[in-house]
This record gives sequence, C-alpha cells and structure tokens, in this order.
Amino acid sequence: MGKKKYERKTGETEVRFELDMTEAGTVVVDSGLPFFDHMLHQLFYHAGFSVRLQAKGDLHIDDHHLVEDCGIVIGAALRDQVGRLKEIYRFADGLAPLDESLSRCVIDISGRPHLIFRADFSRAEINGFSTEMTAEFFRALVNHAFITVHLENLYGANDHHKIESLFKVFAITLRRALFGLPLPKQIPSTKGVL
Ligand SMILES: [Mn+2]
Repeated sequence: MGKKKYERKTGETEVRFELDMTEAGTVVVDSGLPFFDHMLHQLFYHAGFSVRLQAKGDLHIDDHHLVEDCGIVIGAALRDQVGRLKEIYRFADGLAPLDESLSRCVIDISGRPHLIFRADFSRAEINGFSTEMTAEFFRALVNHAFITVHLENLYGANDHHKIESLFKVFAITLRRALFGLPLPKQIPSTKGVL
C-alpha cells in the first residue's frame, strides 16, 4: 500500500501521521509524552504497521487534547485504509498478558463505532500520562475508525502493565480482524529480543 499521510491541526494540537497498515516496518513515534509514545509504539509494532507519528500539543494545560487528538487521527487513518482493503476478516478476539496483568479485546470492523472499556487504575498518572486518558484514547480512535471494540483489563496490579496489556491486546486483535492470524515477519517484541 505504501505510507499515506494524515494531518490534523487545531488551536490545541498538531498531529502528523504516516501509516501503512499492510506492511510491518519502522515505527517512529514522538508525541512529547514518553509513556504515551511507549504505548503507541506497542500498538503499531504489534499490529504490524509501518508508522511515523509526530504530535505537538498544549501539554501546559494537560495531556487530554494531545492524547485524544492522536486517537482521532489514528482512527480516521484506519478507517481510510480499511476502506481500501479488498477483504478483511472483520471479527477477532484476543488476550494479552503482561506479567501479572491480563487484558482481553474483541473487535468487529462493523462500520459502527462503539467502545466498551473496562479497567481500574490505582494511579492518576504515569509520567504525565493520565491513566483516565487510556479510555479517552480508545474512544476517540473507535469513533473515528467506525469499529466496535470491547476492551477490558481482566486483572493486574501494576498500572503500567495494565495499560500496556490493553494497547498490546488491541493491536494483536486489530491485526487479526484485518488480516487473520499470521504474525508479522518480525520479532514479536519492541525490545528486539524475547
Ligand atoms: Mn512497558
């Protein structure tokens, strides 16, 4: 497919996004929020996408606009690229642990936006990323991708692990809903080693 560019600029944020959903390649993410970068990297890498994302936002207020607007742009890009695929699997489900945390995701690429999100966090934020923005990110993405997503953390103790397992399970389930079970031709870890 080749990378296609998407952009969104408002008085609050500026998001530049290049995506090729059909080929696993380099993933470069710079949002100005390191923990959010870490989560987006998990998402794109485990989905098997090629991505460059650069975002700037009004972080002097808080992280809300930036995280939400990244979700909007990513969702809109997904909708655009899904619309250009000849065939998809449509339905998929998945489970992903991260140590003590386990998260589950069910996706229907339905043309109808709907998110069920269940997770409880004990911390308000992780290095400037508000834990409540996890749900807001996925809501924005789902609403602009026009997909149905049921995403929940079943259990866990560490909030970093809980959020990371949510991003990872969304990524692998999205990949399955698009392309079926085959894993991308890459080491299945952003560390480059298992
Ligand atoms: Mn981590």
